Amino acid sequence: MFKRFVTVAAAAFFAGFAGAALAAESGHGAHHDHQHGAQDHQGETPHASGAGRPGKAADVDRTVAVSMFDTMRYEPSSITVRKGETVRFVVQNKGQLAHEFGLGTLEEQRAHAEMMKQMPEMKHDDPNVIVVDPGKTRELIWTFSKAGRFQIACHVPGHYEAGMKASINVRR
Ligand SMILES: [Cu+2]
Repeated sequence: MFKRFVTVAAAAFFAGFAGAALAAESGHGAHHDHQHGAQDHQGETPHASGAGRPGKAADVDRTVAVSMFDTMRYEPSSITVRKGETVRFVVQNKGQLAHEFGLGTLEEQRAHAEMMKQMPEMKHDDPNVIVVDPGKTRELIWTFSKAGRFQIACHVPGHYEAGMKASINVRR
């Protein structure tokens, strides 16, 4: 799955079809596919990021509060969870700018950042991403079904490059 994603993403960039291919491969298919609820799917689906899958409120093991700042920082900047854990992220935007809280693998986040350079107007409405307006708080529930190192990132143009990312370590 991971290898396939990288291969397809790389091929897509060379072919100039980055948006469409990534949408199909990395979970961004939700843009075109809203009628399919993430809850309908289990395990590896086109809707799930490599970081896991959307979680259900009934399965929440833990709540983690995250703040976002115009200094392009998340607080905390590093979060550790256990494999299989379902986390409710309560994300507060403490800045004056809109910010995103998006979960993904490092490769997905880097690919997303590249895609944003080509299509900066792109909007996100994926199960692994929330956009939080200034002063607002939103929640995202996620099940970390795989161990590994993942990343939270903001893909508002320029923010990822300015360092707006945080790490998630999923332990076995
Ligand atoms: Cu941001």
